[in-house]
Amino acid sequence: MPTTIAEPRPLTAWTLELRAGRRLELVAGAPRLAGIVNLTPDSFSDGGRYLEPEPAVEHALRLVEEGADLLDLGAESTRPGGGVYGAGARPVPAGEEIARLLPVLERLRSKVAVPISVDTRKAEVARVALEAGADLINDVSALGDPAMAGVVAGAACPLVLMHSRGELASMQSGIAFADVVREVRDELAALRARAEAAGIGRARIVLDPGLGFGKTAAQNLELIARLDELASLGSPLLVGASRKSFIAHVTDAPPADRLEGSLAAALWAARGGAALLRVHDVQATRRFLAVSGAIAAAGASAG
Ligand code: HH2
Repeated sequence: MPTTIAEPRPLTAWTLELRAGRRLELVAGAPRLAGIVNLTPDSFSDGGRYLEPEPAVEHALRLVEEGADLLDLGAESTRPGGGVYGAGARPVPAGEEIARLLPVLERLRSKVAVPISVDTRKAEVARVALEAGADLINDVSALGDPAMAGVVAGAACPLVLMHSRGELASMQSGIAFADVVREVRDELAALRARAEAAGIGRARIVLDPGLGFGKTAAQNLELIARLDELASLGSPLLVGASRKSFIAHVTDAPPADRLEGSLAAALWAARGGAALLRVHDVQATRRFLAVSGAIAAAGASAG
């Protein structure tokens, strides 16, 4: 279990029941690391690098060696439009998403023991992925596909519900929050209630503030700084800050050169009670959080 960085103690812990009798233990403030594997030509930071199964599998295996606690496989970029990314990512038909995903998922399933999450907005893709051995579904549209809840409830697998507003293609324009943290918290509570009503047990739900999805750079920073206010929802929190453009708003750097900013965000998210971090740079994040945790523990035992 990673060392905790969050105060105050005692800590909140959850056990996510995965499929095939597997489990993932989560603790607020001692985040597990989800290594990002983008099987896309157009992801904002690594688009095109892992489109072929071979390099994608190698990359995923490297992330596991580096200490990833789970892998998050995505075969459709969800880069929002209307802001720094222009028109945003091209929507991908389900068949194309499945064709990119399956060869990698099948090979990884036979090679790794860590849980595999699939980042998809489509019920059809989720269904095929779960049949091929995926453990959980990461849905950035939070049940935007009306058939998704049935697929997830039927598989009895965990589900990440991510906050966003509006359509991907336009969500970075016309952003309006009076109090971003309060509104994201209330909207996440409503999304969770909808999922529960559709048969997905609360113990299977992970919540995510959706950094970069319909928020300004300042709002993303505020969400990280006040993450503890989302912890009051009582569900494990996943935070995806890695290499996102709000980092470049503070220190101008291209996506592949945003490690320092990503680590700063990781530390603050951990202090705010994150239980999972979705990251590109697993080894650096793991080492950075280990030392941060050791410093926090030294302070706690001295006090
Ligand atoms: N961010 C991205 C994709 N999926 N899922 C969750 N739960 N939370 C996030 O913050 C999140 C996510 C976007 O990042 P990335 O996968 O690197 O890029 P792209 O969507 O362009 O593939």
